[in-house]
Amino acid sequence: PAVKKAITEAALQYTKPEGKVFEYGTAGFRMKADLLNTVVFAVGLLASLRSKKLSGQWIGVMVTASHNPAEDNGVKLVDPMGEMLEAEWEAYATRLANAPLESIADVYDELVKEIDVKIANPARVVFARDTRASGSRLVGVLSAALTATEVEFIDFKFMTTPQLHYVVRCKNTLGTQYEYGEPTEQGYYEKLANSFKKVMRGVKVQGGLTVDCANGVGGPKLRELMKFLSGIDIKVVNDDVINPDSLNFDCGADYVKTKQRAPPSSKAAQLDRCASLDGDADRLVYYFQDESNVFRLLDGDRIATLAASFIGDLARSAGIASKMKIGVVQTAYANGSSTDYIEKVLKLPIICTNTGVKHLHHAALRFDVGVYFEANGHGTVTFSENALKVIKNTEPQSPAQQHALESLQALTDLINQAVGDALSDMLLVEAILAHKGWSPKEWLGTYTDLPSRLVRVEVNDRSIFKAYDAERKLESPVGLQGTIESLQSRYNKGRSFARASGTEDAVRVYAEAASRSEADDLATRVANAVS
Ligand code: NG1
Ligand code: ZN
Repeated sequence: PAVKKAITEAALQYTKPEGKVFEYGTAGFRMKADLLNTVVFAVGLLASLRSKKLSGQWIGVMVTASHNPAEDNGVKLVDPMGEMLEAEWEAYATRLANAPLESIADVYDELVKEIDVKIANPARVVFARDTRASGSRLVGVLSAALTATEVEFIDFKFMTTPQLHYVVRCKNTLGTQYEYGEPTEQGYYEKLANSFKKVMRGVKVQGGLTVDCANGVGGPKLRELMKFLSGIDIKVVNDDVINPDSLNFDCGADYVKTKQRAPPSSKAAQLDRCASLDGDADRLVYYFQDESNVFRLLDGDRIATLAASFIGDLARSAGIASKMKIGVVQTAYANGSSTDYIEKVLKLPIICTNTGVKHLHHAALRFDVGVYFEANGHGTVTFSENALKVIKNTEPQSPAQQHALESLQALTDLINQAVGDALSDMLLVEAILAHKGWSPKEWLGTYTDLPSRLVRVEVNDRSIFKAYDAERKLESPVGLQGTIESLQSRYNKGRSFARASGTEDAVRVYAEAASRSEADDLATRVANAVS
């Protein structure tokens, strides 16, 4: 009853935006920052319930809107192993966020009974935020909800999203056989830098790397990481976190991927290796300007194929390929050429899942080594307990085998297995290119992307667009799927699909085909059929 009173009192400090319905989606709650107070308060209450339900394990709360404009913000929960919130709990988040403030304490109580939470259990929460101006107000609201529910909490201030996921996993594995690292920002840098050094034994990074940080939290954090790194020459650009409007503006991974061009501010010369992070540093894409000054993108599909081929080679050199099942997870947005390359050249199994990294992550866990990336650059590699054991316990029969085993071992530390992490993925790519002795040009040369186009279509009601077959087909509106199929059959290598966005009020249309004009044409025709 004391807690109930405290919740109500704290909640009534805020005002609920009228007539707005909130939904915990693929990326948690995300919207204009000034609408978020009561949503963040609700998330604080849910974090407390989640931690108590899991006997006081640490839960993470990240305040960020990733690649969205500066005036937006968002909030999402992180589960104990650094994974996204369990899907079943998304509905509880939605319920709390929509509860009237006068009765939000009653909804909290209802959930305690419904989910069977032992209210006497301790609750522990860590939280952090990106560089958005609204972040400080929102973590204030979060602290109020945590204080009202008597939660023990730690404020990690500014962090990238993957850093917070890392800290959560470290906190919950401390002192167990699954210990993941020191639960501090410094521990994160040390783990990455030490494992990078091990992976780089005997090879050298060729040339420098320019990293566009989207004017977000990735900028200062990359600069910190660089203090721990050696043997790599990184030039940081777009790291202005003082001017709040510059965040994700004309730069960053989302800009580069959707516009298929370098940030206008880029001063890179031909063949210079460039990379872009997004606003909370969980997405990464590479690119360069070729000899004819044509922009060349190396996106998430490319990182996936590069990582899968490298890990496959290492496993063979280490003599453990038959003991570790390597697989790749993609979504419908993966370029058809990447899918072909994985199947026909790398000869690896592929799972296609719904959009959203939580789906990819879960599918990846079905492999011993699960390489998953969304085309937009969000992804990582997971290693099963079996894989970790095999890598650790195999007796090398030769120096070459030993070197391969040690490299694999170091890779398992370099890769942030909790979640896609642009800084960790960047070091992974740099290490692989160094091992292969490749410039971005050779990397690009592994296969040829089909020209593709992504179009955003505004519709009256996107909820009528119901997809199946990993979102590659539509069952509703009736007849539309037939139209799309007949359109795509008219183009050489034509493939197209439409699905309702999970993060925006729109339908996305994707099309690829053998030539640029065919891909554009197909996209336009399918978009017309949708709207
Ligand atoms: P939606 O809005 O559901 O398409 C977008 C991205 C996803 C994922 C989420 C979360 C595309 C086509 N879609 O989802 O891949 O990253 O945002 O951030 O890139
Ligand atoms: Zn992001």
